[in-house]
Amino acid sequence: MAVTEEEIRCAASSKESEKPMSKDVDRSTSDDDDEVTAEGNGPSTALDLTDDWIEDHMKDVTVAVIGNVDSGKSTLVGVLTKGGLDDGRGQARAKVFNFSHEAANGRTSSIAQEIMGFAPGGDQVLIERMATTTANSRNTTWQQVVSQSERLVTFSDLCGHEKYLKTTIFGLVGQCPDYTMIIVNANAGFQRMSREHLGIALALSIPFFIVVTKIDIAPQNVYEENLAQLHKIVKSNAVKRQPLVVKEEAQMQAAASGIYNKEVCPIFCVSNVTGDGLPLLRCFLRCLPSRLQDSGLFKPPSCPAEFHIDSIYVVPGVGLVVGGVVRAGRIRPGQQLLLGPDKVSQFKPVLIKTIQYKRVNVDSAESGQHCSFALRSLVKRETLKKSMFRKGMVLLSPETQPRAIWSFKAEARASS
Ligand SMILES: Nc1nc2c(ncn2[C@@H]2O[C@H](COP(=O)(O)OP(=O)(O)OP(=O)(O)O)[C@@H](O)[C@H]2O)c(=O)[nH]1
Ligand SMILES: [Mg+2]
Repeated sequence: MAVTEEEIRCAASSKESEKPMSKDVDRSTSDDDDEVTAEGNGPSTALDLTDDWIEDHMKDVTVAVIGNVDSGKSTLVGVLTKGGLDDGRGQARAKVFNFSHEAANGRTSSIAQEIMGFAPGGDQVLIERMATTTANSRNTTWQQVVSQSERLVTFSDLCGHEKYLKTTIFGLVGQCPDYTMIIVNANAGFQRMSREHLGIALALSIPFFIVVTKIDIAPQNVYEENLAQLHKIVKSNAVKRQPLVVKEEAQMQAAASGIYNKEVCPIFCVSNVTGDGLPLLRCFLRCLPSRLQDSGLFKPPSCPAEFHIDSIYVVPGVGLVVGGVVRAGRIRPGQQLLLGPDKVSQFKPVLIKTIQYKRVNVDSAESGQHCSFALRSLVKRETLKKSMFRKGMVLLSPETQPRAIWSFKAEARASS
């Protein structure tokens, strides 16, 4: 693909502002073998104007799963990604939860991520013993799925209970999903929290589709009433989409292109217990196009790096690790970035030691990818601690010369 004008503009402005790192930077590599380049900016800072978005990238879509409490979000994610069925009493969701307290009360209170992979022929990649939930076994299964797949769908299973709405909003805003999958219980219909979630998806301009679950236990008349209610909501002035109940593969193209153009809201009716409707939903997920370059959320890989941190871990034997989304540029191990703003509005230099994408070690991460970095402070005698982090911190390329500000003017429009 040809270099765009925007890429050239970005590259030109970042060259102008290139500055050496501050003096109190510790460039020693004594405590490990991390390589820092002579310019102190790591191997990837030299801008490559022929840079393009990695093609692999286009084959990975992220889907945020939202909807009312108990509508079957975690269950559907478990059933789709692990390949089995549910028993109607919480069996499948147990493979998705992050924490034991979630497993104990059955309620999602954190963001869980699961992947679904499709091999070149279109078959889903299913790994034996995929049901295991420890971090190590998850790492192994993710690595196997990634290595055997041509297309990936990454689900963020969000919380349905009002008490955790903040976490759900964070999942929708911070994780920049390509699509949202709204889960509706066929027995209970479209309830209050589903409305809230739909409102947020609309405000964020994230295309959405609906999956009606529990069709095995909903009486026919209730199911039909609730489906009619969904049609009404989807066609309403606030939503303005054409509902499309997908009943056969021939409708798949219309459903995938319609959701992408934000004209159609595909609706799937499934049972996680009997498996009805799941093959069509799988087929649709496989067809979903990436919105990476159209979402307006990401700058090209040739721009200066920008990484939004959403999680912090201390990993035994590795040290401090941050997770988040690369919103611009390309980042490689050995690169120096600025971390901040900290509690006193400062940015400090850090070194990227290693990078993981989908739990797999990689040589670079680029715009649009959700990944994690093992970090080391480049400030003399300073060790990074979890307590140094706060919400909203970012990693930026030094040439952006970041400056923290305390106030700004904004114009807000409230929609009813
Ligand atoms: N019969 C039947 N039961 C289902 C189906 N899908 C989910 N369930 C059951 O519904 C219950 C709730 O499912 P969850 O997956 O925990 O619902 P959730 O939307 O993730 O709930 P929160 O995380 O609390 O918001 C569980 O007991 C599931 O076994 C289905 O299609 N049919
Ligand atoms: Mg759940």
